[in-house]
Amino acid sequence: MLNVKRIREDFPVLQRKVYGKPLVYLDNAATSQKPRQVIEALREYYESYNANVHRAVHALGMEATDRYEAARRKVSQFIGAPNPECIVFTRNTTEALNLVSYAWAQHHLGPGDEVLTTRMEHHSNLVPWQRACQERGATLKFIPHAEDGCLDLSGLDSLITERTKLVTVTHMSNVLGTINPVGLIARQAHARGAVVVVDGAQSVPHLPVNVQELDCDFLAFSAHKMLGPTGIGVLYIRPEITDQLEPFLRGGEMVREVWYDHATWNDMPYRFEAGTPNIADAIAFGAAIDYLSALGMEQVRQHEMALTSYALKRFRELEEVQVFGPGDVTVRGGVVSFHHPQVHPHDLGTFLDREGVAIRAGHHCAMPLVRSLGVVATARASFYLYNTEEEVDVLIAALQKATRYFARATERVTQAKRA
Ligand code: 7TS
Repeated sequence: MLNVKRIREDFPVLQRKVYGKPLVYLDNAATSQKPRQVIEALREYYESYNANVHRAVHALGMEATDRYEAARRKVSQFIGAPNPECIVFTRNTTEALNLVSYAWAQHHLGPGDEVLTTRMEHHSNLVPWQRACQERGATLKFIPHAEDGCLDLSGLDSLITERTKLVTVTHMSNVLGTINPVGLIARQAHARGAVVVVDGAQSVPHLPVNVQELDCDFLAFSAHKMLGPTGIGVLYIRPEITDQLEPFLRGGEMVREVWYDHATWNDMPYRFEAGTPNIADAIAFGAAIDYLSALGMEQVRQHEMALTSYALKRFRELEEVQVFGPGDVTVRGGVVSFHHPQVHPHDLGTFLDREGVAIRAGHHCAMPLVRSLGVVATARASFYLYNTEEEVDVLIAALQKATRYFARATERVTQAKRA
């Protein structure tokens, strides 16, 4: 079991108050808070060994390079990659997915080909494939999901055909919380020769993820959702597929030799890290991974499963509120999107903020999915390793207060209209 009380002491921001109320931070799917260890790693880098990497012979340059490459090794181990050369540092998940669309799809999709995805993708794993398909004359197809938010894989056999060149699936939905069986999908996709991309933005921070078990060719995720800094993300690339990729960004570091009229490419992973990388944030990301590894991702998952289960139980007490996504916490993560028939999600978000509770309201960068739920926006509470049942209680009490407040407000308007 996680010692949450002890963990919370590592997160300075969790000690603060908002409008005089203790902060209840439930917007972790957007970005997580950062422990002291990560903040300290950033400070230490800038204070004691700031230098560019992979080029200087001086002490600072070598220290920075060592620590930057150590971070890469930590990431590699964290996701069970066969070696650190499989790990490319990007800005975030969005850039990692775009990298695949430019470096692979641009060169391998042709007219009549198909890309298969789901209807629950974040815009980052939808819009790049729309472009790739439009430019290459390919077709984007979708695996449907049932009303409970679980993928309907009954027709997968006929959806993946010899035309399917790429299958891309989110491991965990940022709206429904659904954890998709990507390993199973990957096996079927590979059997037909398709390449498999996994959007791990919501799964890697919250569950044990092993790329060899998932059997994916690419896995994208962001440090900022897993205790790390913003501005640094990862693209895992299966070693066997690297020969099929063309460079994405071109310039310094990604080249081996350059002439006036042509150039040759550096080895992996530098081939995909053109220009000076985000050194400080990569190193601090390494500190975040140390933190998560010390706790154990299985423990993190267990904590969030228990908390989500408790939250779903408490949500059932709010009769008017509709919760989206699977009811079974073994197939859902700690993301709870909900709809209040009388209160607009943005009003709820603003009301809850005054109670110190931070949630997100909106389309969560998954507009087609949210539209398909029959609403324009949802409110969403999302948990992480430092959240507690007491905080869920604060959320529920704030929602009950909001219901009473907005009911009274509606009543006042009705009376005013009558008068
Ligand atoms: N994929 C999924 C499943 C996500 O949840 C997000 C971010 C991304 C990709 C993009 O990550 P980025 O780091 O490149 O921005 N999701 C959210 C969210 O749910 N609220 O804010 C960002």
